[in-house]
Amino acid sequence: MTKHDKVSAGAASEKDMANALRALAMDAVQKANSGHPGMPMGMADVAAVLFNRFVTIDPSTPNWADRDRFVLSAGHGSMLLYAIHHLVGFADMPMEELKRFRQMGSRTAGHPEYGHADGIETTTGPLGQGVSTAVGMALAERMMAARFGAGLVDHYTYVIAGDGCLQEGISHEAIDLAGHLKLSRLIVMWDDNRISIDGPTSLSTSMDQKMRFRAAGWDVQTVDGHDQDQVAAAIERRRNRRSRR
Ligand SMILES: Cc1ncc(C[n+]2csc(CCOP(=O)(O)OP(=O)(O)O)c2C)c(N)n1
Repeated sequence: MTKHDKVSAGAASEKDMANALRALAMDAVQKANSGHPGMPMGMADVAAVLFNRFVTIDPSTPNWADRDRFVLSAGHGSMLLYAIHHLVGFADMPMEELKRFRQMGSRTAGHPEYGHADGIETTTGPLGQGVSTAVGMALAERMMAARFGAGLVDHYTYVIAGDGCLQEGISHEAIDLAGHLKLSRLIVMWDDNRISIDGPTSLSTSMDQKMRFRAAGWDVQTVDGHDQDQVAAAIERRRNRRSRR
């Protein structure tokens, strides 16, 4: 696979891919009788678009230096990540591993653990940690590009984050720094579903998150997360703006 090949699932449509992600996630959570099926259900369309059209990785060479990074900041939805890894063909994520979700000694821990499986870029689970780590990854990308040149280093860092990630204090500091440093190769997809573990987010916050990101210097777009072309167009727009900067 070359650097610019897309991860492809043959003739399957992106809707089929999203439904496959949903089915794997709900079955694994059901079998374990433990875990969070909601986030994978809601973000499956986004994930399918992201991995089918944009994320440049090579599952047979997981540590290739200039691969795109993907961080599932909403680590409680770990089955989304494991299902993606299964479907794009990471050798260490066979169906047997999905069936061992949340079992002692499995690679498919309740929250993604760095080192448990290829392709897990960082441990997530403590809300806010993933989005903050991703800011560091995006900064590292810019520093390496400055040192080695854009011909060698030009990857993106993609993040899926939930309400809880953005509520945590650590995310405020990291988002501020990312905006200040104009880390435009960092693309965060926020699952704005207004629901958290204890009920509606209105119980605990009235923060206008979009205004908050804009105040920190970010470019913010709102799309229907189940309209795959809208999702793709938003990511594309963001990538084009970056190349004009
Ligand atoms: C720092 C921290 N506090 C508490 C938790 C426990 N926890 C796991 S998921 C969750 C709710 C997350 O809500 P949201 O981000 O909106 O995700 P969604 O409900 O949409 O899946 C909480 C509080 C955690 N993982 N990390």
